[in-house]
Amino acid sequence: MTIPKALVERLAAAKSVTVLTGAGVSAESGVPTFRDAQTGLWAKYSPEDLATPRAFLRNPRLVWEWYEWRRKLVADARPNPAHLALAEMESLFPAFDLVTQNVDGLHQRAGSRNVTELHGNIMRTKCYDDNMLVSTWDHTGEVPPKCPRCGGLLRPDVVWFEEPLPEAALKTATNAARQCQLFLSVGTSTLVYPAAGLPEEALRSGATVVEINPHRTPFTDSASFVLAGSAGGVLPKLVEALKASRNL
Ligand code: BV8
Repeated sequence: MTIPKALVERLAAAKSVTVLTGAGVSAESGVPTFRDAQTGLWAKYSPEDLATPRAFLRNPRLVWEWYEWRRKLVADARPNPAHLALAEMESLFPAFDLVTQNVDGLHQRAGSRNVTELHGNIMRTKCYDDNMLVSTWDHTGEVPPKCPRCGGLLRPDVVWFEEPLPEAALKTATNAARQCQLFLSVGTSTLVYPAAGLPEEALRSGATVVEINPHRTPFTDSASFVLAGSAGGVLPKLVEALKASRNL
């Protein structure tokens, strides 16, 4: 795939860039995308039946074990060229904001420093009752384990469906979408709100919006540029084209 000349020019001229990533960016690290995560053991459940407070209260053991399974996948995963290209991009612009829907922490492990996690992080655990983070607890064999402070059930520190996003993260992400000159929407099905509204927000604020995804999404027809390829294939090419345009 060649990067359109008009896009390279916008990239080279951009002073502020915001990137929104979804599960497609981690797919090449072997982390199933959110909807693919239903392969194998979980084929019979839909994400909305596992990633909601009601699902957890209905069957805490099942939901805890699903996250344990995903945590193991994430722990064994390594950042891929897409994560590394985004980490390099951070130093190539005066203002660069990376907003992720992913809960796997791979952007941070790739070296990205300014990461806004809209949906939390699967490697963090908190108490369902007092909402406080818990780093250690007694491994009594109970599933889910209990909060050492109040005895409540422990849960992953992620945002479930029908739960509000962290206010500060959503504010940062919305400002970053409104204030950037260039917005990249990478590896997301653009289905889950309010994150899915960010590309539109950027477009409305006058930004050039690029969608990078091997498949179409509900946003594809609105994008200024559509690069129909994988994140791991396209992002390194974007970085190379940018550096070449600046003779870096
Ligand atoms: C909220 C964390 C309001 C958990 C996730 C009733 C009540 C309240 C809200 C609602 C409601 N009904 C609907 C809603 C809104 C709801 C929503 O949008 N539902 C959808 C299904 C319609 N949203 C919410 O509930 C949000 N909260 O609105 O709260 C509120 C306010 C006040 C008080 C109370 C409530 C919360 C949403 C967050 C849910 N948590 N994740 C966990 O991970 O376990 S969502 C999860 O799916 C992801 O985090 C992500 O955000 C979302 C979409 O996933 P994607 O990242 O896009 O991945 P997906 O698999 O879908 O797609 C992968 C893409 O990658 C594809 O396009 C594919 O083509 C592409 N791809 C594949 N390979 C590659 C690739 N691209 C590039 N390269 C590749 N190699």
